Amino acid sequence: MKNITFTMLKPDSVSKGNIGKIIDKIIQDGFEIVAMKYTRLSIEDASEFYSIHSERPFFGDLISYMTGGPIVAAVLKKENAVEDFRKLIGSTNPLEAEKGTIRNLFADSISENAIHGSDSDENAIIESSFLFEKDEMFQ
Ligand code: IDP
Ligand code: MG
Repeated sequence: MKNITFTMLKPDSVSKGNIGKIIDKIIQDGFEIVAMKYTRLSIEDASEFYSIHSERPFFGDLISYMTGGPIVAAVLKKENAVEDFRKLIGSTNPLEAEKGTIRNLFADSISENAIHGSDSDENAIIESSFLFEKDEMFQ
C-alpha cells in the first residue's frame, strides 16, 4: 500500500537555488507529489512544528532559521514513503549523510540541513495538516 510523507525544502535550499534539483531527485526516486506549496512559516507555526525540540539548546536558532525565508512544503506518496524518504534525505548531520543523499549533496551543517522528512506515518499526517487541507493531502 502507498502511504504519504511530508517534506519541507528548508530556507537554505530556496536561497541557494537548489529547489529544482532537489525536487528532481525526489521525483526520480519514485515519489509522487500529492500537494506542494511555496510559503513562509510563521514563528508560531515553526515553534509548534518543532515543539518536540523546545527544550533543546538549538531551538531558538532552529526557529530563526526555519522562519528566515520561504520554504517549499509538499506531501509525497509512495510505497514505504516515510522510511524511503528518510533514506533519500540522509542523516541529520550532513557530514554523516551517505553519499548521494540530499543532505550529502545540498546541506551545509547539522542546523541548516536542506530538507525535512517525517519520521513516522502518524507524524506525516500531523505535519501535512500544518500546511494542507485534508482534501489536498489525500488524493
Ligand atoms: P531530522 O530533521 O533529521 O528529523 P531532528 O533531530 O528531528 O532531525 O531535528 C530537527 C531539526 O533541528 C534538524 O533537521 C536540524 O535542522 C535541527 N537540529 C537537530 N539537531 C541539531 C543540533 O544538534 N544542532 C543544531 N540544529 C539541530
Ligand atoms: Mg525529526
